[in-house]
Amino acid sequence: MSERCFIGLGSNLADPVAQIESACEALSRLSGVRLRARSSLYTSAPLGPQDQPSYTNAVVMLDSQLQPEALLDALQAIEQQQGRVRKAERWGPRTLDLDILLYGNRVIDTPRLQVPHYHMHARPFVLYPLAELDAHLVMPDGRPLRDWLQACPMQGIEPIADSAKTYC
Ligand code: PH2
Ligand code: MG
Ligand code: MG
Repeated sequence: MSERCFIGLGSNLADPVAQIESACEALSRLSGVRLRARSSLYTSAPLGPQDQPSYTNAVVMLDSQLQPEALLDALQAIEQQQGRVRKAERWGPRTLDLDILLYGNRVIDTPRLQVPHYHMHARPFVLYPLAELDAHLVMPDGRPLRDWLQACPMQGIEPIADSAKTYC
């Protein structure tokens, strides 16, 4: 049994577009995971500390046989492989950030993992790529994604000339 998941990707160091591409490659090779589609790539000013480069973001849709914490382990291993260094500074620069946005219809609240991702409803660089992949998505609490989109203008994010991608 697998469950449909959405993962947010972000990078603002060491060639962000290449980081996102390479993370998708790594996700497509994970066992127990089937990568289905990737949104367009978007660029936006950093949220949080302003003395860092702008970010490249995307969202992927995948089907996971891994349970949430095992999927998180796999995502953190990919972050590590791509040179992620964890620092104390909140929202600081990073080569790669992989966040579980949604895991099926589950609501998860453990010390390691909050799903749906805690700030996603207010982040245009998450909501717009997500809507590209499934415009009719409904959150675990029954709220449609389009409600969040309406409350979150597409401000400050710009699509990069790179279109969405489907995987088989
Ligand atoms: N991620 C952060 C901090 N700030 N800003 C943008 N534009 N995009 C991000 O993905 C992002 C951020 C920490 O996860
Ligand atoms: Mg993040
Ligand atoms: Mg993260």
